[in-house]
Amino acid sequence: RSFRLSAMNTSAMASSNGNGGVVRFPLSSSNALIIQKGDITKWSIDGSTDAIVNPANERMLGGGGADGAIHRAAGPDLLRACRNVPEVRPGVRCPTGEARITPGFLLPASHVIHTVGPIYDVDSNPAASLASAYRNSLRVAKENNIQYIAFPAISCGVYGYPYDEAATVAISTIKEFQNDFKEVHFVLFMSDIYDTWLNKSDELLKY
Ligand code: AR6
Repeated sequence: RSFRLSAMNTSAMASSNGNGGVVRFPLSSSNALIIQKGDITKWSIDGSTDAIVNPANERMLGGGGADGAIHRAAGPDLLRACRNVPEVRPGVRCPTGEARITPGFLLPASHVIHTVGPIYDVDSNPAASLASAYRNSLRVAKENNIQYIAFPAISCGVYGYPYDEAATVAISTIKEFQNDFKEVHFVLFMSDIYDTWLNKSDELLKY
C-alpha cells in the first residue's frame, strides 16, 4: 500500500496549501490523474486549451444535474451551439456512448465535450456504454489538441450508476490514455463519490 501513502502525503501537502483534497496519481512520468471535490463549472487550467465533460442526454439540449449547471454557467450560446449539432436521428444529437464538442462560451474552460452515459437500469451493457462515453470524450479531446480535461462522475446521478462500478470503468478507461494528456481531472460534487474514486485509483493506478 505504499502508493496510497504517497497519495495521502500529496493530499496532506495540498491541504496545507489550501487546496484541500486535491490528490494526484501519476499516469506516466509526465502525466497525472487528479481527483478533487468541487463544481466542474468553475474548473479550468489558466491559459490552456482545456475542456470539461458534460454528462448530457441524447437530445443535447440541457437538463438537470451537472448538465443544467453547465448550461447555466456557459450562458445561452451553449444551447445555440448544441442545437446546431446535427441530429443523427430524430431527437438524437449524441447517441449513448458518443461525444460531441462545443466551445465553453462563458465558462472558464475553453471547451465542453458533451457525452451521454448509460441509464444503468435500461442499458443492456452499461459498463461497455460507460467506457465508450469516457473513451469517446478522450478521443474528441485528443482530436482537438486538448491537454487538460475534467470529468464529473458520468451516469452517477440521474442515470443511477452504482459508484463503485462506475469508478472501475472510469479509471481503467482513463488509464488507456495515460500518455495522451498532461492532466486528466475528476471534479466530484459528492463526498462519497470522491472517496470511492480515491480508493479505486489507489487500486487501479498502482505500479
Ligand atoms: N460539478 C460536478 N459534478 C456535479 C455537478 C457540478 N456542478 N452537478 C452535479 N454533479 P448527473 P447523469 C454530479 O445527474 O447521471 C441530466 O439531466 C452529480 O452529483 O448530472 O449522467 C442530463 O441532461 C453526479 O455525481 O448526470 C441527463 O438527462 C454526477 O455529477 C442526465 O442528467 C452526474 O450526475 C444525465 O445523468
